[in-house]
Amino acid sequence: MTGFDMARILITSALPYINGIKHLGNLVGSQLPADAYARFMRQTGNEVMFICATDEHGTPAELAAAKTGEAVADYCARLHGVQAELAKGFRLSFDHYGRSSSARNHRMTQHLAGRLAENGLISEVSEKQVYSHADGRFLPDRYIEGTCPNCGYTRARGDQCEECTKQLDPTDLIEPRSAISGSTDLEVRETKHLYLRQSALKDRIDQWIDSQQGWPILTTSIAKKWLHDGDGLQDRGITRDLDWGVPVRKGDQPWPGMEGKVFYVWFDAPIEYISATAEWADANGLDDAAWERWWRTDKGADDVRYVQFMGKDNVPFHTLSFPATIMGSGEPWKLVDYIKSFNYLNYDGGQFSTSQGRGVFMDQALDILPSDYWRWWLLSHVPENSDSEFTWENFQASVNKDLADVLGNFASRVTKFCRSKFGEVVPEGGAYGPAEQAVMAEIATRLAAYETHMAEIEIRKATAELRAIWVAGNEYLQSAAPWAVFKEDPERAAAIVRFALNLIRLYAILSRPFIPDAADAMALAMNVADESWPHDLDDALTALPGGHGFSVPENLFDKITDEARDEMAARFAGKA
Ligand code: B3M
Ligand code: ZN
Repeated sequence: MTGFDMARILITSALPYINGIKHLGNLVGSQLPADAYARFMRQTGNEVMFICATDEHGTPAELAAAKTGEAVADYCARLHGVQAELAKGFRLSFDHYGRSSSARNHRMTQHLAGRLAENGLISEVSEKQVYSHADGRFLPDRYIEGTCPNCGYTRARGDQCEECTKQLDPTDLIEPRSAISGSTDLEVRETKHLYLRQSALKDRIDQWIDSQQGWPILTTSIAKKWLHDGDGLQDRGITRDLDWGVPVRKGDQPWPGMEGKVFYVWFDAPIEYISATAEWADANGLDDAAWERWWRTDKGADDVRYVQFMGKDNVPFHTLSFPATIMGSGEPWKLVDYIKSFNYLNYDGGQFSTSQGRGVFMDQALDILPSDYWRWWLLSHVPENSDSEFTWENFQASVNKDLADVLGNFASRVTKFCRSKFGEVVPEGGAYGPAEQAVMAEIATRLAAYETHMAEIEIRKATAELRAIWVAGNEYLQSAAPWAVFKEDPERAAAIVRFALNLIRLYAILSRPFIPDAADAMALAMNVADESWPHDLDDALTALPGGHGFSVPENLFDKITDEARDEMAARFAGKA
């Protein structure tokens, strides 16, 4: 178990792409589990740096901006604000939420590219690309549409036919036209691009992956597939003919022949993990040493544990391309120690779909219900070992049972009963007996399991233990029944109530990684400031002494009625 030996932990979540509001499937695939982990690690006494950012470059950003009619820089600035606000709404506790378009990331990307070039790891390749006279630019990937040579679909894109899924090159399309202007006045021209020579780093990457202990199978199997299938690890184009992006430069020098080109979005996006940490230092008025101690093994990062969170589709970039970039620089950058990857969350018998408005998006979710409700369901159903599925019945059942019936009801019953019989102070008198010892023993076992699961980032298992810890208190209260005992033996009733009030305080601490708002409400009601993680349950469950004032919390959770459930299901079903 980690926990109590203080460590330094760097945590990054995959960067949400800028082109719109993310759905709950995106949220649960990286940012949300990363947040629960970061919160747990902070609470158990570790020094944590938790980094995320918006991923802002590339064709989809340009296309999204073109749709709204904004300049792409303005569009990205606006959407960054929107996403940052939603992240706050979901209580994502980033130390910094950066932007891949930052000046820091421009410099860092250009710096690393320069180092790679010096080390002979970049090659220049001439390729044929489609140039549009009407638009005055090359048209990469999705900027070209035409007829699929495979199935005849007339709206196939330059990178792929959505109808038959065939991967395409823009030059494969029949009757190609510009996706921007619709113009067919196109010409194939020679243009030069930079390639990262991943093949030259294959053995180093392979050995590095082999030397990792206990990575999830999902992570290593994907990495191994790309390393060994077919011809093995391929070199990758890292530049594009776009306006919006990091201009191609060798460090602070121009790159002859690369004028007007930018780096490919997947080249600069992971570099933003580093740059965003530098942005954090800048934002806090700190010097470079402050961020370098997280990233440079020559400057203190050798004792950092670096954990990344991401959806499975992002794994190749994090196990191969990004390590190739920083290894190939020849500089002592911190490599990731553990990659936690996730499967997909499906929505009610299908997939989330942005274009069809199917499923719940982050802004809508917060309009309907407080973030804790979503956090709890999503984290207790996080797609760790296989895909999982959101259904409204399941969501309703989780909220009503786990949150309202078990946790909320416990807190409300105990505090209201105490107020009516003893007033709003923890009652004195009586002593804990065998019933309390039994609950403590059960909680001790479950707490140890909870801590182990969190340390191992088995989020679903951790939520199951937390739920069981709530249930243990609820069942205790049910059978100890202070309301029945009170008449005959008020001293005994006082001890039961005192124990139960202490359980609420304990729940405030233990629940915080998952439901931080309810944790706040419980801590506030119990009138406690010290929220240190319990080392010893005997101490933890006597922390509130007789005479300590408290208040009855506002209703912690409302149940979801069948009617409300059906309404929401209909509202988010999407257009057919
Ligand atoms: N933006 C993932 C995506 O939007 C991508 C992650 C980047 S992590 C460096 O699907
Ligand atoms: Zn097709």
